[in-house]
Amino acid sequence: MPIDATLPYDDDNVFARLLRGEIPSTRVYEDEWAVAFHDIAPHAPIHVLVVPRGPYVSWDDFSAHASTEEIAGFVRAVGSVARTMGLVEPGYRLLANTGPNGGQEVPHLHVHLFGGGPLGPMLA
Ligand code: DGP
Repeated sequence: MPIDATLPYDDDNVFARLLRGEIPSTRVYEDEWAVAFHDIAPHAPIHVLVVPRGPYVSWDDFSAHASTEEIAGFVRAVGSVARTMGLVEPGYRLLANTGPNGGQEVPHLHVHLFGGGPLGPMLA
């Protein structure tokens, strides 16, 4: 069920629990700013979620409230995940579902990273 991304951050959302280690995940990358793990229901040969460690619901929340250091750290982490997963060549796709219209289900900012094969057109 898509969430209302204007609601305050919910400390008990599934990614907050996953970040705290209360829910298991297959982590592929982590640093001071972000954690990346395999999506539980993959839509591509490689489907990884990159989440910032901080409590942000969406890109607009993150860009308005995170420090410049956090924003830089998260953006760098997304690129590091792509490199770590060997996706730079021949490429990959990033996606951030936001709010009900965007189909966001988990109210903790995350970027989907798809790769591992041709992905086809996105806006078909
Ligand atoms: P969305 O909020 O619509 O951008 O997508 C949330 C994604 O999170 C969805 O592709 C499934 C994934 N997901 C939900 N719960 C879990 C979980 O407990 N573990 C993992 N690894 N992924 C999850």
